[in-house]
Amino acid sequence: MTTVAHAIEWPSEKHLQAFSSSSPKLLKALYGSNDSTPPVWLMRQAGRYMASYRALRERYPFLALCKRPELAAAVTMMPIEQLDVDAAILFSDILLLLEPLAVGLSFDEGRGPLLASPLERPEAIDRFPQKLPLEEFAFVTEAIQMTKAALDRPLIGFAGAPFTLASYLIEGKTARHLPMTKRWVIQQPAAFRLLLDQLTDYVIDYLSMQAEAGADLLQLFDSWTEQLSPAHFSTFCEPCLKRICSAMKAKGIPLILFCRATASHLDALIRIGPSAISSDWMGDLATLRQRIPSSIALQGNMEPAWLYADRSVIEQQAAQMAHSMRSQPNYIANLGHGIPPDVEIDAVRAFVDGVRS
Ligand code: 1CP
Repeated sequence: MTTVAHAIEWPSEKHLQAFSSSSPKLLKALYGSNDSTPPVWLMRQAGRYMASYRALRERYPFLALCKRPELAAAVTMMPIEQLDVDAAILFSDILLLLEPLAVGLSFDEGRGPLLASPLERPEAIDRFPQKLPLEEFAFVTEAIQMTKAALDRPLIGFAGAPFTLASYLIEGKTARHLPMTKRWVIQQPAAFRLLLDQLTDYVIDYLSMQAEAGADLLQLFDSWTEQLSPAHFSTFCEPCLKRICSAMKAKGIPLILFCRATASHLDALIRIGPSAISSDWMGDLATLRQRIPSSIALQGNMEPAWLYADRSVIEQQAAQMAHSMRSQPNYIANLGHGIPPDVEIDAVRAFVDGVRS
């Protein structure tokens, strides 16, 4: 019960005072006071579907784009310049946080992320540093500062959530069914909890660093929670996510929580009490809205595959989605997951136009 009360305290009197009617639409929606068309941005809004991104990628490897602040800032700005979306999201990746753990992170052309030395045994976490060495992430701070200097709307910072990060540490790559992670969950639950607790400390420091550098709000990606039963989600993810949300709330920075299988985990997500819940496309927005207390904003959730439809169909889908949330002062239009790398940029423009129509 205390957790629901906790959620209702947001936004506090102090935050409301700091907030004015001239605030950007996205912040208004997060604070429950947007009275016009919803703010819109898209997960993975900077990426391979953009010709300008592909051109840069011909000259630089992915990690160089993330680590050279002027390049990261330039890529972060591409969707603002080409789509006029309501927010920028820092160009980076959730897996960079794992680099100081000496796991040998690389991004293989066409095959996604790869860890040369994944975690084979629970005892291996003994070699992890107690605190994340934030000095190794000066490039993140600089990219945020450079972006903010060029940007006239909110900048979203982000991190992977502990469970999703743990699954990469254990599997060593993207592994949809998480076979080895699940062995840990079942065979070594105490060790798995220790790993998640350690990652939670890292995530809190990493997000705090982004907030201090100038990020206006944050998003937490728990991309592989569709593999967890509601009971396992409550046992393993809920305490970590609650700790992260409480820490960011104490700093007064809004946090959007994206967990796959949103509808299955909804009771726990509400107890966790983020500023907003970002839903995948499996749930119906209006139904979710009825279940979620009004102190929590809702973001989402068009199925990304609609971006393969004709422009008029995409516009119609996006317009219908926004229409179903009309009169909701705390709604943020987005997809249910990231933009696929092979869609046309005009399809993405049709989505933005549809939301605003
Ligand atoms: O050019 C390339 O080949 C790299 C492709 C790419 C890009 C554009 C990767 C590798 N990461 C990114 C950027 C990225 N990743 C952002 C940037 C900001 C944005 O515009 O949204 C963000 C927020 C992420 C987050 C991320 N990375 C997640 C969580 C979100 C999600 O999609 O579920 C995950 C799981 C990853 C891992 C990852 N990084 C890259 C790949 C190919 C993967 C594997 C997962 C996947 O294919 O989606």
